[in-house]
Amino acid sequence: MPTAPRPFDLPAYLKRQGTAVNRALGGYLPPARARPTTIHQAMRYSLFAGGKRIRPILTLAAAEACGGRLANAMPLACATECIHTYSLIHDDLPAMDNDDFRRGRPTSHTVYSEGIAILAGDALLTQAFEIAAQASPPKRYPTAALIRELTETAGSLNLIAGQVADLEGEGKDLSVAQLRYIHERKTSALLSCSVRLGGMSANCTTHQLQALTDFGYHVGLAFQVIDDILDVTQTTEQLGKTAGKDEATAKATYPAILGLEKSRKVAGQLTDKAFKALKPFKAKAAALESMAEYLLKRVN
Ligand code: GRG
Repeated sequence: MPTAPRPFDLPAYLKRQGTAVNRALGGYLPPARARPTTIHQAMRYSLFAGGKRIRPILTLAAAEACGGRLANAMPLACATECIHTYSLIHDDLPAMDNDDFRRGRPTSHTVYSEGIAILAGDALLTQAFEIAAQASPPKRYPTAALIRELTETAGSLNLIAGQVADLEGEGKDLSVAQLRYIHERKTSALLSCSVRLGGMSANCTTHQLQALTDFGYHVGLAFQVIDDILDVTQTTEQLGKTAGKDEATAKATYPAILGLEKSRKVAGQLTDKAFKALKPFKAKAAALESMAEYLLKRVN
């Protein structure tokens, strides 16, 4: 199993950055008491339900790797978490994965209603662009470029494409290539976007942006392979979401196609590629390296 070359206090880093992200998100969102209160409460219910904050922390770590400042990366980091949370709310809806447990608590539509859950997702997606538009644009990347990064990721060629292919693939025997297509769009695109935005906030060079894209792509693919493995090996309590869902809905996954051992090997190989992509950043990539290793070894 690959290991990150440098020692790094990741638990302390995740705690520090997670706290900073939570504080910033709280400030960007309309207050829970703003009318209509139902929607603002529903947005906050899902956003502050205890997600791991992987995407925004990757944004901050990528900014760090490029010598940037946390304050410049933070709006973009928060935007990625809003898009991610929207995708989870909609993914759990009866018309999608129909799940009633997420982030260790009942899903939005079971607490509020299906209508409010749809609207909370819509509102978080829209909120993401409002927050991102508040980022100070670095020289090489005007606000339009930052916003476009998010729209391309969340749109019908990536996140939505992955979800469509995922829905249409249920109950079918997919090839590894077809599964890769889904993972690239459903999961890897937003992780890659998260690190790219971090680099962009730090006014990174084209060469650095390419390296971050390469890192995000491979870490994103590894993330979904591990997610599929955890769905089989962990309990609902450990995951904070319903375990065994993929088999129950006849979803194509790496473990289903290749088996657990081979899937673990694939995740390790993808993480190795992610490590290699970080070479140009040398010691400045310590946080990104450590996160890639954590994502490979995570248990929830
Ligand atoms: C447009 C109706 C509509 C739906 C969009 C795009 C989309 C729905 C869903 C995305 C599909 C999805 C849920 C992908 C899986 C990505 C994944 C493994 C998420 C879990 O991420 P973690 O483990 O979750 O980082 P936490 O809760 O820790 O943030």
